[in-house]
Amino acid sequence: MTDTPSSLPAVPAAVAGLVSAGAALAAAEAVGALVSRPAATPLQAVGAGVIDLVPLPLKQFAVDTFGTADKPVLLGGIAVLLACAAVLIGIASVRRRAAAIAGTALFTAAGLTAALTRPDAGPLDALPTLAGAAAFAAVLALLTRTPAPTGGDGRGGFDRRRFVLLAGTAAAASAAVAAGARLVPAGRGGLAPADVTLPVPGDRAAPLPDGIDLEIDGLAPHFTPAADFYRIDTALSVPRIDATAWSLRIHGLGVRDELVLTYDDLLGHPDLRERDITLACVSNPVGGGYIGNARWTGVPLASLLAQAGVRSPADGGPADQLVSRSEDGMTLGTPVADAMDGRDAMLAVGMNGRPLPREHGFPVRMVVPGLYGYVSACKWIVDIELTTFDSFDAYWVPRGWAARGPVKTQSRIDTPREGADLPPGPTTVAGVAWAQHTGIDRVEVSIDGGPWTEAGLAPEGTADTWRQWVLEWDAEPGGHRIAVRATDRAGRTQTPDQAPPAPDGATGHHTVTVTVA
Ligand SMILES: Nc1nc2c(c(=O)[nH]1)N[C@H]1C(S)=C(S)[C@@H](COP(=O)(O)O)O[C@H]1N2
Ligand SMILES: [Mo]
Repeated sequence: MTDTPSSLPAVPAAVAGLVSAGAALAAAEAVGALVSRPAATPLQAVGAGVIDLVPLPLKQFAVDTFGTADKPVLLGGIAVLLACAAVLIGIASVRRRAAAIAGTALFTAAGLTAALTRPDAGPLDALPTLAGAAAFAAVLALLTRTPAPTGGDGRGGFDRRRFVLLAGTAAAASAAVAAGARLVPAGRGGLAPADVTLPVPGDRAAPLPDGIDLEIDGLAPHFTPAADFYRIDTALSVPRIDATAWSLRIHGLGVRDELVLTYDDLLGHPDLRERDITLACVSNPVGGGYIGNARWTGVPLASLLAQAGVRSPADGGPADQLVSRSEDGMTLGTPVADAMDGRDAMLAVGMNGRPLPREHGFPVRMVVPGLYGYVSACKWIVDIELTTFDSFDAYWVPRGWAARGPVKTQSRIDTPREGADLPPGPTTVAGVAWAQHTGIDRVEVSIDGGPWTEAGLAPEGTADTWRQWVLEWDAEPGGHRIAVRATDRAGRTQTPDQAPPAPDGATGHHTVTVTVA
């Protein structure tokens, strides 16, 4: 029995395209898992490429619209595009073979380009896409050829039963392969967060003053549990690093003794310490949730830089920018002066007393009090290079964000919520305010544009952490607008002028409107 190109009708041809695309994705995922490069599967790699390429306004739109669900939405969008293309290629494969081959080649080339141009790409990263392309071509050929009828007109007839059976089997096999790929232990095995016991550092965090948590319903707790901590990064799949294989190199301009540090070097470091630091994202809109407070365990960056012989620009050092690089190729630029001015800048190995979760940078990340995350808080860090702001732009800078990103003093109303319906009478208004590395001096609330009334402040943890505030308000029936503003200990009071997050952090007063019955 020989196979000949068929007269497959359009609908089964389209189905054949879809099933073949499913087989391609499954094969790519399986090979990606087997070579421990899940980020190199075509879907992930193209998604990562899109993330790097989209212009700032579009990215801001995506974050504003989808929040931290922007990644699933992006992957879903690419999958829909891929499905449409697969349908077209399926139909073309029985009418215009050349077009089908060209289409397949185009998608293979796009997948290969995306996978091989990732900043952390290696030659193995071609394999998932190549496996996907091979699976696509093989399944499509299988489904679109029909057996030649014995003694017929030489054209293969469409055998519906056979097609349904083949397509069903191919789809089921793809699903099984994709499910199997999920079972392959991700990463290269090795030391994972669950395997690590953090040493208790000699230098503990400052004791918490009584009453630091006002324990008001709806108010963010002083410490943000890791599971509730916002996550912002460009990583479509969370890097899975084996901590025993991890190392960090400190090198570059003005480095006297290059340093290569292992995970054990950090865990056993004599300066290991705990510090409470509130981390904020520059993309946080006024009133937003891209901010969290944690107890970090880590080694002071200043100790390590001093060990490498780095001098701060204040002491005549030639480098003014510290560029950290992550395992997935992100770069962040931090002022050397800030890392060495005595603040608790650190390479953190722990978050809230546990090893860093993978989502938050396992095994090691940077944290610098007073700087937005995009200029300081490198997760999955593997390299620190001393350089200058003049000679290198970190990842976000050509994408429209400021090279320097000190945190702006801000405050937020957590309760009541925007749009709340309240009974009249005594009402608790409460929230948080932050001015990391400076400290909060005063928080004031204004109702309906009236005078600013000073709120009560919870005792301060440290100048590096946010501070809760509360005001009892006698709510009278009607609609009301509650606004808040903070003043830091440098005497800066939040401006009422509204500015968007880009390029260097949103400004304006957080305001909520409520209705009192
Ligand atoms: N490797 C890497 N590190 C990164 C980022 C990233 O995209 N990749 N994003 C930064 C940004 S913009 C912020 S605000 C913080 C967020 O840290 P979190 O996700 O632990 O809250 O991580 C920073 N570190
Ligand atoms: Mo950020």
